[in-house]
Amino acid sequence: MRVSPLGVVRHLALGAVALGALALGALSCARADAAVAGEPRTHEVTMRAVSFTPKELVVAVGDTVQWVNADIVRHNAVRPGLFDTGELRPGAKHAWIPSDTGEVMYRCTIHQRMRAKVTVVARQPKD
Ligand SMILES: [Cu+2]
Repeated sequence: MRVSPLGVVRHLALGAVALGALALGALSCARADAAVAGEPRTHEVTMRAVSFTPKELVVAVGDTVQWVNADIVRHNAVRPGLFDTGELRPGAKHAWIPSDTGEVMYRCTIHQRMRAKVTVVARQPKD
């Protein structure tokens, strides 16, 4: 069986993609294992122009994640089993305080393309 040069190139490209994914996986694991020191704080996620900003956020257990609808249409932020902001009218807010570490992908169920992630890391115990 002959392997065409194009096939080799495609194979190499797939290998590079797989390596990239591995590197990304290692990075995100390192972040999820990290710990944050200090007092709990509030992180704001803005809903505007049918997207979440920031799209990726790192918080510590016990911090507050607060979604604020700064758009002209209704949105929500939902991760089944963890939180559901309900439909937020323009100007409305909703807070969630994570109690476990992990990577939490969530979305707006009204707009399929509105997706974002919160990575919850441990809080360093006080000395
Ligand atoms: Cu939405």
